[in-house]
Amino acid sequence: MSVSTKTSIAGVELDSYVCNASGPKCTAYSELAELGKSDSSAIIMKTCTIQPREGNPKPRLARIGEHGLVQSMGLPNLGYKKYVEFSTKLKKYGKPIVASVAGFSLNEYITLVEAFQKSDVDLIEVNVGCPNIEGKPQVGYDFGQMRDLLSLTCGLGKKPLGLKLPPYFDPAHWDAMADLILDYRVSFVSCINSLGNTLTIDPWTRKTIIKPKKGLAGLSGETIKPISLANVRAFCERLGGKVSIFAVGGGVSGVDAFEFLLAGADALQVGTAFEINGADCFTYINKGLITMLKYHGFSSIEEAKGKLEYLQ
Ligand code: RRO
Repeated sequence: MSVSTKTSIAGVELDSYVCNASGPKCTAYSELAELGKSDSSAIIMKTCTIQPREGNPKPRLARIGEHGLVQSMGLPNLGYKKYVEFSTKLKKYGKPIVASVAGFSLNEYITLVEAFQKSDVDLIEVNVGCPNIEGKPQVGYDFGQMRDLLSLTCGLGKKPLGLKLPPYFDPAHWDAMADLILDYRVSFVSCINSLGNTLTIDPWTRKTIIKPKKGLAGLSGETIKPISLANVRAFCERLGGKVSIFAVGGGVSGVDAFEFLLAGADALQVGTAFEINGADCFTYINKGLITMLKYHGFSSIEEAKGKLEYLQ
């Protein structure tokens, strides 16, 4: 049986279910070109800001145990103008290019979205879930500010606009965010950003493992998969096929990809596994997904999407 994992996000076609997540190894042009040559089905660029940023002081990233990763990178990036340029140069790889943007004010979000609306990117991911900037609360947890942000950025051009959301832990928050997404016709959501402000301690030195923000950092990797799955499922139920869903958070294998597919995700972004294992992850996760689809008798992403069953 021939099985395809072709899929699409907001009408933009992806050759496979698996691509990179904004974050690891997608800041410099050389890294983005490597993604172009890899089996990642899209090139998602590092979240950018108006000005270039060095990011937070090191140490700012650590593997914890076998199942997690903490980081407080602090938005290191080359400034949005570079990524606008890169979008043109990256066209030659023939796969969708995704901008990721974060403003320090609503006006900055407008400038960033306007710039990428005029660029060669295919999708614009508006990051409202970066947890690692001292003194900057996550916009995605402030539903009033989210309404302002969406009212100001959703009508700025024809390219599909999406939201990279922080994790929510209460159905009332899923309801509130889903209402906003539908009100402003957001084209896609990426669920979830890392779990913000977690603390890791080295008991032998009695110090925090991460330097910035008194050791507080975003948690990602295998350990957060149940939270990502719950968020994907929650938005799948509430957005009912009207809004595309990128799963992101803890997907490291073909089995994980299949679980995200059952939960309703249109595609999977991979962050931690790419950071740790490199670009092979896109190949083996997609192959593993094909094995799972075959095992269950599905021949396409469409056939299996959202087919999670509940215990009676
Ligand atoms: O750069 C970061 O510290 C960072 C970002 Br922009 C983000 O969206 N999520 C995250 O965990 N780290």
